[in-house]
Amino acid sequence: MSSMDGARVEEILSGLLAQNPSISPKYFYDGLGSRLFEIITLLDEYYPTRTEGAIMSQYSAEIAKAIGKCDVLLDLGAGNCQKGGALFESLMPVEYRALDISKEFLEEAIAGLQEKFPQILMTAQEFDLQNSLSFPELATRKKTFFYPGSSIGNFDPESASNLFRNLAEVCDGMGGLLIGVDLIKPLDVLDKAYNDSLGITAAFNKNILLNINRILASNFRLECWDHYAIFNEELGCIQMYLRAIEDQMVTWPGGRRLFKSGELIHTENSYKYTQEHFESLLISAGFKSTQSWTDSRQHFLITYASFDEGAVN
Ligand code: AVI
Repeated sequence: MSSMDGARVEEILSGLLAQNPSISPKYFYDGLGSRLFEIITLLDEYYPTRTEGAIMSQYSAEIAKAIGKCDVLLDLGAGNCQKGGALFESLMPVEYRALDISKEFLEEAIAGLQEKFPQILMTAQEFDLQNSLSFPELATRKKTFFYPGSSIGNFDPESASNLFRNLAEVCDGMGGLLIGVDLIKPLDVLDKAYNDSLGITAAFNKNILLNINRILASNFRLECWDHYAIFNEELGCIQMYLRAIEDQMVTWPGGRRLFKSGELIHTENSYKYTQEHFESLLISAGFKSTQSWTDSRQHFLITYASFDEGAVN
């Protein structure tokens, strides 16, 4: 086992053996999980991806104007690079750097984009956003970070602030961050988005156990677990859990845990913000100004945080 695999196993075991067991949401995204997430984005009930895309297209000229000359575009959590690639026409970056947990997936995506935009220098970099960011080789370059899809919602507000501080530091007074975030909205809209009628979100949630079985050689049985998603009003986030349907012993080489009927494994927090709260986190982190765009129902927000004093709040 490589030291990277060892670290993953340790991280998973410490979550599973905790008093309130949890699995990090990053383990959703194996091959099947990534496909299930793509299907979620096609569901009528799951508004974020569609709404973000519509805001991006409607305001692409204004967004490009706010960003100005784009030297290096760094796509955090790039995935299939579709969203990053959609910015090329309007931003025309000199260089595009796609970052994600799996480099394999990125290289394929970049190969397709490179054919369409041969003038842009493109590279893929394996990166886990749980670690701190540093790009010494880009020290003198203007950097525009791109973090769409409300992936920031998986961080609690304090960790989101730490990430923003890290990004503001790396930008070093130039460039900025273009970021998409989900907004607080009526409960029934949120509830349907995470409890869809086809059960795709339930499958996405349960699939994490198949991925864990592969990594740990454990024996979670999917038929013994239910999907449970609820909006925690106090924290302002959707919380996803897997709930044990019956008492069961789960084992893996060298260990085991008894899960009692009704016991929960926490798998994801998806924080929702008000525009004011979100912008204030960015400004407190060191950015000088923010400019934001939203849809007519105010379901989703795109914000550009920069070091220009002049941007409109
Ligand atoms: C990736 N992330 C922003 C999605 C979300 O809405 O929090 C993941 C997801 N979980 C359930 N449905 C979608």
